[in-house]
Amino acid sequence: MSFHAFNRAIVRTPSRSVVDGLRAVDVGAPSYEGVLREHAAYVSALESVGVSVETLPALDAFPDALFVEDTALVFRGAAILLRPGAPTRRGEAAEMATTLERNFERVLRLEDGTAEGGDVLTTPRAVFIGASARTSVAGATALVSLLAQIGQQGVVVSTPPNVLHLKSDCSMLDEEAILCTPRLAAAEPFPAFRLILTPEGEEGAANALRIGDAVLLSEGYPKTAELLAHAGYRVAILDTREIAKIDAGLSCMSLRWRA
Ligand code: CIR
Repeated sequence: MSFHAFNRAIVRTPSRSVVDGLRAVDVGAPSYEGVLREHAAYVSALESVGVSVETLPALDAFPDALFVEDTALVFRGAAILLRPGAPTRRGEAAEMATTLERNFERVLRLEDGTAEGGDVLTTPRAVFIGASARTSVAGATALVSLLAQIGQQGVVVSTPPNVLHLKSDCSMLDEEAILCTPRLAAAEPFPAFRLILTPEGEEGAANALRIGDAVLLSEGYPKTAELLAHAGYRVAILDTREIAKIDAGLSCMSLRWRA
C-alpha cells in the first residue's frame, strides 16, 4: 500500500470570521464566499480520489480553524493533539479532541512548548518537525518523545527564517521524492530523499498535496505544474487565491490518514 493512499480525512467548514484570519502581510481580507468555494473544491478533490471526508462545523470564535492540519498529527490508529503557537489559534486544538477520540484508538497530547501541524512533514522514514515561529524547540522535542510512543521517529529540522511553516516550503510527492523550495533544500534537511525544486518565483507551489494518484497544486505555478507532469505525476490544479491571502495552501485544510 503506498504511503499516500489516504482514505479518510477531517476538514472544517470555514466560518464567516475567516476574513480575520492571520496573515504575515496584509494584502486584503479574503472573501468569505471565495474561501467557501475553494474549500468546497478541495473537499471534492479529496473525494474524487476515494477519500471519505468528515466535515466539522464552522467555529466563528477561531478565524483560522478551517486549517485543521495545525491542530493534530494523525497516523493509522493514533493521533497527537498539538498546541498551536499562534495565541489566537491555541483553542482550536481542544475543539478537535473529541473528533480524534472518536476516530483513533490512541490520542496523545502535546503538553510542552508549541507545535503546529504545518511544521510537520510525515514521510515513510521519519517525521520531520520544523522549528519555527509557531513550533518551539521545546514543542518539537516533546513531539519527538510522543512520536516514539507510537513507533514513529521524529527528527527536528529548521523551518527557513520568515517562512510560516516547514510545509509552506515542501511536500511529499511519493515515497522517495519531496517537492521543495531551494531555500529549504539549501539546509539539506532531507538527506535520504530525492528533491524536486520549485522553479524561481514559484516557491508558493511547494505546499502541494499528494493524495491518491494526484498531486494537488495551487493555481498560478505553471512551471511547477509542467515539471511535475514531466516527472510523471498527475497534477490537479486548485484555486487557492483567497486562502493564500491568509497564508494558506493545500495541506493545511485537512487531516489525512489511511484507516
Ligand atoms: C495561520 O497563520 O495560522 C493561518 N492564517 C494559515 C495557516 C496555514 N496552515 C498550514 O499551512 N498548515
